[in-house]
Amino acid sequence: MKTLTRLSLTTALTAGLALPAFADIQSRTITISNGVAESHPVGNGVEAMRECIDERTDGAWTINAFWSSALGDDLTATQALRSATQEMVITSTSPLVGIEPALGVFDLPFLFSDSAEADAILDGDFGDFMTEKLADRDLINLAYWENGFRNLTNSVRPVTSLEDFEDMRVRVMQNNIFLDTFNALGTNPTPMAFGEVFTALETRAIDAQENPYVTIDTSQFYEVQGYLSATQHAYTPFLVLFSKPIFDTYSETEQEILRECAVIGRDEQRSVSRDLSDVSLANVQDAGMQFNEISDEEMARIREAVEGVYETHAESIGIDVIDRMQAELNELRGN
Ligand code: TK8
Repeated sequence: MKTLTRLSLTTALTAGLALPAFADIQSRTITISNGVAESHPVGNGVEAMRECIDERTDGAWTINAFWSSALGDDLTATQALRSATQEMVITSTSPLVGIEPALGVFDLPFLFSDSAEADAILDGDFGDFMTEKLADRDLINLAYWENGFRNLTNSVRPVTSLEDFEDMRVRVMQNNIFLDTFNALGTNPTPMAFGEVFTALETRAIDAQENPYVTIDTSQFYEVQGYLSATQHAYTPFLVLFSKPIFDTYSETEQEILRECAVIGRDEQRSVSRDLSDVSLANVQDAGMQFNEISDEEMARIREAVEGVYETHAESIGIDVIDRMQAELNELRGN
């Protein structure tokens, strides 16, 4: 014990006193929080980002990552960034619409057709436009990572038709667009932070939740949910957010390191996320979940049921925001 204490003290002293590789790189400690488990592809992204930072700062920075909502939920963490009490969070856009209503555009049902389209929008002009809006809210968005296409799990029955949604008690993210989407489908939705979902499913306080396959797998929802239906009803991105008040105290070199390493993390995170998606789908079935696809005919009915959500939320998201998204999508689709 004694040796250990002395050792870590020496390490701390050495780290604190070590001369940085460049004069404009100081020693820094960065706390990152996230709601998913470390085994989620976000873990791979953070590892790639950490290696990049280690190399670029010559080991002058310490990255402390917290998983499975250990530091609280994503919304609370994001507020901590704005008040400069935490450096970083990797969060879904959806719980943050109260901070920046324009983010709600990503919650619109059936917005993106595939991940290539999502990448083009997020890494292009539209993504930059949203990043500028976030800066006005004291949040620096370093990159867009992937949460992914969302699918419904439940403990009642396979969902193969619009009618199967009827009266299901579904957890949704803290977001009015998701709430209305699931109302329109005939369910009984409850907004809830991600960290509470497993227990709520386990105690049967709710019947259902929706998330990408990798999250269903890495959060072990298969232990408490019998059915998985390929609804693919929305694609949620992850934001890699940094506290703007803290960012502003960093040198230009340091800011650049953060941006570049978050993009290196992004490439790793997306690639693992996409490779793992099929593996996760197989894993959860091996663990006992019953999986079903939904016929094109029923999917058309489901899409029609939620169409009104675009209209209802256009004003709160911003007509200009939706028009801009639509214009970029039209261009990508060659319309
Ligand atoms: C994890 C969350 C989660 C999200 C949700 O921090 O709340 O359902 O999909 O993955 O961001």
